[in-house]
Amino acid sequence: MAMEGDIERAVELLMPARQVVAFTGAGMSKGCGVETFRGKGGIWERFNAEDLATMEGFLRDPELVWRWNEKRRSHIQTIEPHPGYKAIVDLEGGVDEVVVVTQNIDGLHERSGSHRVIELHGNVWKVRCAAEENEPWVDLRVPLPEIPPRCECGGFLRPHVVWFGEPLERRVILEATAVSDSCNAMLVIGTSAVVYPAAGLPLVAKQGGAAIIEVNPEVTPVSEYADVSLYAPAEEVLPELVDLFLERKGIGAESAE
Ligand code: BJW
Repeated sequence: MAMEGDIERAVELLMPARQVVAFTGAGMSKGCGVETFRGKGGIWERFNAEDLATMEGFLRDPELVWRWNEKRRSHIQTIEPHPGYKAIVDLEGGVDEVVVVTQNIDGLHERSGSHRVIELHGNVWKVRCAAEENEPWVDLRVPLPEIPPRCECGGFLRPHVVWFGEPLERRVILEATAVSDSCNAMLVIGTSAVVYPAAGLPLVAKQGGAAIIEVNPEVTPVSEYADVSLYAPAEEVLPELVDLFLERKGIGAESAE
């Protein structure tokens, strides 16, 4: 559990910040019932990453990959973002800009109302053709009419997510690196920080002079250089942190809406 003194320290670090990055991972959505990938009960305990998260796995068995993604889509559709999501939106009322840089593909930050969201690993609500180089588009149908879904060209559609061995979109990683470099504070929330290049962003922020505030019940590689680590679930500690920050700024959480 996060100690009161650590929350105080995190608020102190946030007070002078003008630009804040909230860098999030699967643990951010754990409190909504979305599974994490690693750790106890994580997706990779039951499924093989090579089968579900590589192009080779998709080409071997597109139906398996799509059945898993359909299950995720139908689950995510039914859940509501937890209060930690609203806290990140409320934070916008106390600083010049909050940029959410997320590894998550569930779209929950946008749904919560965050204004600037950079999705590093894509979005499960978007699809694109696996055979042609075309732009992704939104497809909210659950269930999809056929599994695996097909493109007009006859090829298979794939989820617009980044699998292992695939490059992140150049524009996306450049933008995420730029905001990490220029921010005054970065909240590193619910990520094991082992998947690169995303995991390098907190280090970019640190080297750029930003204060690093980690939110995670477990120790991660970021804990080593974070200015403060709040060892607690995001859904519990983020509302407390942001409420105290806005109070110190003389802004009620309500008026920040
Ligand atoms: C809570 C909580 C609560 C629990 N509150 N917290 C350098 C070194 C070594 C390897 C590499 C390297 N550079 C690149 C690589 C290879 C690879 C990689 O990083 N591998 C490592 C695993 C070793 N990277 C790639 O392949 C990337 N591509 C690439 O590098 O391309 C290069 C290239 C260039 C040019 C041409 C071609 C290629 C792509 C990475 C894509 C990652 N994709 C995935 C899944 C997609 C599948 C899908 O969803 O459909 O993205 S992997 C998976 O991990 C997912 C996540 O976004 C990502 C990160 O996981 P995250 O978010 O950190 O979650 P967890 O589960 O790991 O952690 C959860 C945390 O929450 C834990 O810490 C908990 O304690 C905590 N928590 N409850 C707060 N309530």
